[in-house]
Amino acid sequence: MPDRSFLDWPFFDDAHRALAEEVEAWAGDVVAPLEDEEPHDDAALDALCRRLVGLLAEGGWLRYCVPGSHGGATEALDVRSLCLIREILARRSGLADFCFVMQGLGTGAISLFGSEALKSRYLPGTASGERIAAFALSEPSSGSDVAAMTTTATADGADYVLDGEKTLISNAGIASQYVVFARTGDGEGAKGLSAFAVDADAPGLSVPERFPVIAPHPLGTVRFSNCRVPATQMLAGPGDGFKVAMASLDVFRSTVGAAALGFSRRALDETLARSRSRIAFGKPIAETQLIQEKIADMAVRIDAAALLVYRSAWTKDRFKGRVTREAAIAKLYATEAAQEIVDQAVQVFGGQGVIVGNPVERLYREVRALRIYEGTSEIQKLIVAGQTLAGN
Ligand code: COS
Repeated sequence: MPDRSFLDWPFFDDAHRALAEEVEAWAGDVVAPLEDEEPHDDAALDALCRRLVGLLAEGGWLRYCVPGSHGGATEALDVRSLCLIREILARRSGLADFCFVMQGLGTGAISLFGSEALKSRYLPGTASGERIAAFALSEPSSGSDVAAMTTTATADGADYVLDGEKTLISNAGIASQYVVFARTGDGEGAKGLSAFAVDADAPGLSVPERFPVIAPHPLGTVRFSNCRVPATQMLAGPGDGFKVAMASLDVFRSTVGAAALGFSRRALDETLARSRSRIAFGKPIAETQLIQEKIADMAVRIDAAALLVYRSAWTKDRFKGRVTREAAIAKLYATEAAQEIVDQAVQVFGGQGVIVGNPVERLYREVRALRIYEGTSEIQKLIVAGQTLAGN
């Protein structure tokens, strides 16, 4: 059982503490038995994801991915709740965490900027697990540089016609709908982008390829060829797409830090168990100072990451405005720390740590993408530097 004393921090109220206890108990019963399942083809992977989405919906946890007005558990998206749920799920299973957060990231832009009609169409089904959501921002030649995207949405009567390709899109192939960013020609660079909710069965939308990844989850390319969507599917106004994307990431970047924290806590749990039971040179390795140094280092980084993640989440919940700097700091620190913590855990396990199926081997693969998706560590540093320079 990992340290839960952080729940006493002033960032949380009693509802968060109760939520953490409930999710913890549920994850122990429902997710733990699925921890070791690692499908090796797309069909099995998709089936497991659908099953996890169904289980998360049954548990009531997907209600935290949408606002209360449309089937959600809290009035507005509550970032602390999202973080607590991600942290607890990630400790058990990276895939369960993935299935949970995609329902939020994939509809965050609709929750924040959608018309009443779009919210009613997409959000209740996402909370109930009937719909699977996706966020389609990256392109083959524009990842970090969002403003360089080339997918176009051309106005044509009461519709827009989308052409282009999005890649490295999570849930590609199993999503019911995608939030898609495209250039509408209303301005240069970031100013010319708009956001749309596009149904997966829209004519002209296809998923031409899927990618196998080191920690398997559905990931692929989404192609738009003369894909016609009604103009009413636009989120916010023409030219607002960049802000829609950044505001969504403002909410969800802290939660990436929370998932990293979950991986870190699991790595520490595994390290403690291993170092107490493993005998070398006539005593448990936990009694050796070099192992203790690793344990101390992990514990310090975990507390620091938790403080930064929940500071960012609390700031967003409390003040509602932009938390670009706080979220970037939380994501940057927590994901970089998690990478080092997991690496150290593998080291403590020695040869056992690289055997496929060992929990730390799995963590080693699961943690890597977090320093890349939703903005690389390098982009987070640019954001922090930019905001710091602007503020002083
Ligand atoms: N909320 C609302 N508006 C925001 C915002 C936010 N969080 N962040 C930026 N904006 C606005 C700015 O206020 C600015 O508006 P004005 O022109 O009206 O002043 C506009 O958007 C452009 O912002 P900025 O100048 O900061 O953008 P830059 O091009 O300098 O930087 C970065 C953009 C690099 C930070 C951005 O492209 C980024 O985060 N890239 C990584 C993308 C990413 O995460 N990709 C992964 C895909 S998702 S898995």
